[in-house]
Amino acid sequence: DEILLNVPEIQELMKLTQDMWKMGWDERNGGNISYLLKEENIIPYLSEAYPKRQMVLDFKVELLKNQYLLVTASGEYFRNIIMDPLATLGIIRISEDGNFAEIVWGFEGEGKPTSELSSHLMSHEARLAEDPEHRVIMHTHATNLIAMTFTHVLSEKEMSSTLWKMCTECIVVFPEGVGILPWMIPGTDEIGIETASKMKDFRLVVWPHHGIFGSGATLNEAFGLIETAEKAAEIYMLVKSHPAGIMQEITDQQLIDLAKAFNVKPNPLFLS
Ligand code: 2HA
Ligand code: ZN
Repeated sequence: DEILLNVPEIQELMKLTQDMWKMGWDERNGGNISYLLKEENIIPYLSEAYPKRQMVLDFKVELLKNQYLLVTASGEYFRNIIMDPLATLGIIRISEDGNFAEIVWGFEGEGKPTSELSSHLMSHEARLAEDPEHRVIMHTHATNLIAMTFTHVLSEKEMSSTLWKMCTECIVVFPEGVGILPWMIPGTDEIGIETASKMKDFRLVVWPHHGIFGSGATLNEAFGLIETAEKAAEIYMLVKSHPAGIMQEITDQQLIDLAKAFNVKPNPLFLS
């Protein structure tokens, strides 16, 4: 088991979850990540003793059949992953028929994959349909994005436009804007279905008063996306709570000029 800890994807996830905890986004067991692995990178390290356990999925996955995913464990703390990766991380393989997840590494001591597995697996499928390079789904309790869901109108158009205007580079990083769900019970198939449905159009999906889901081809990319939106939300919360208020800002025309200069297509529904 230990030998797999040298796989670069696992090393990268151990370091990243520590960084995320230090950002203050992943208190207690908050946050979860899943990473579609390239089979050839891990197969040589998997022991014969696997699969250890099987879990029935109560939804069907098509695009993930026979795929391996590195997943954070349910109930475990991001803070502790670096100290105890074998109990706090694991690898699952989706069965040939797409009905089961088989635990093939990690999750020691009866551990199991994240409580948000539905949202993760369904979102992977939605993103893979859009982008064959897609590999990472990341959920975290990014502080200022959560704060903003209390003080800003919960409209995708208004929220995307506000975030774009808070930092010049936002529209270049997420030109499609952000998707927003209504408040929902976490850890359910229902929130998984709704999150995945938004993931067809957006790589960032806000869960009001809870956190955010981000996606990307690499851990770096998914993290960078969330980090950029969170920075914009932080600036929004700073300027909103400043007595001077907002005295000037990036205009819609400037957003259009910016997108043109950086050769990105901003969501036409979100620009006035
Ligand atoms: O992993 O963040 O949404 C705990 C959570 C659930
Ligand atoms: Zn959460």
